[in-house]
Amino acid sequence: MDIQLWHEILEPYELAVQELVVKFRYLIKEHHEKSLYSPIENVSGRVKTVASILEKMQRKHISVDELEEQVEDIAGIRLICQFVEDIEKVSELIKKRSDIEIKGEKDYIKNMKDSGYRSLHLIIYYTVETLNGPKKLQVEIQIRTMAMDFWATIEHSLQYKYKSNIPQHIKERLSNAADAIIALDNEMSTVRSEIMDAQISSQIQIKLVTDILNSIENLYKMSNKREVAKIQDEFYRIYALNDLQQLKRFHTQLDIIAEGYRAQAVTREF
Ligand code: 0O2
Repeated sequence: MDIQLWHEILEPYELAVQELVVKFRYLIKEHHEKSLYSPIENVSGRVKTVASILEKMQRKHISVDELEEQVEDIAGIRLICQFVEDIEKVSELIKKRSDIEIKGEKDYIKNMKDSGYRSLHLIIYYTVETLNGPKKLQVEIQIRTMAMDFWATIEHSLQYKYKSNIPQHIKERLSNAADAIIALDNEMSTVRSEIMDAQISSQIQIKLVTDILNSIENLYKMSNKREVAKIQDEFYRIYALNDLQQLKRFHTQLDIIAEGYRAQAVTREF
């Protein structure tokens, strides 16, 4: 098989990864814009390297003809969550989508691998449009917490060095670290609701500040500059109080003021 053929095989997978990354990032954005907690913290994707595909084909005795059916993770998406509870929520979100068909699921959280690896894998079908028409591809979506990701990333890098022969003393350390990761995830889960509340408040505050500053800017364009400067000073005073309720009230008052100016402008036009 020559280089050109590999390129042709892998190109639609590149497209699938790019599209899915955009779609999952949009999902995060939608949550933030609606001031909702996003169960997805971070998204990344990759197409498996040719070397890694060849290694898997050799290890699992997969022929070139069977490649696209048998190697389920040519395209891979990784979704990182803050808490273990988020993983199921993300899985539900994916299962509800009309652009994704679920082929299978591997739950390495309920059934941790001997190595200590934990993640939920969804194998999906996703269709990309190419010059030759639609192409239905398999994609592996890995869903895991930040803590699980930390462990998997370190362990994966050791696999490159040692292949499948990681020395026993390192294996034991990794196994201890995997236990510590479980304890860490459990510990974080106990303060999940407090952390979620804090994060939602922070998002609401970010959105409020953006809206208020936009309104002040618009007011500045259409009304008395000195008055708007006073409004801005008042905003800085309230902002410094670090009180979300006061900021919300200020936002409402500003809306009323802006509405008044808009009404005046319309009256003047008549
Ligand atoms: P890369 O570099 O991401 O392409 P397998 O025999 O595990 O390769 P299977 O059963 O098809 O084949 O897939 P599985 O078990 O669902 O695993 C596929 C991917 O999950 C792996 O891809 C890893 O990214 C991850 N994974 C699975 N087991 C482990 C593990 O023990 N440690 C770590 N760190 N990751 C794991 P590749 O091909 O290894 O790598």
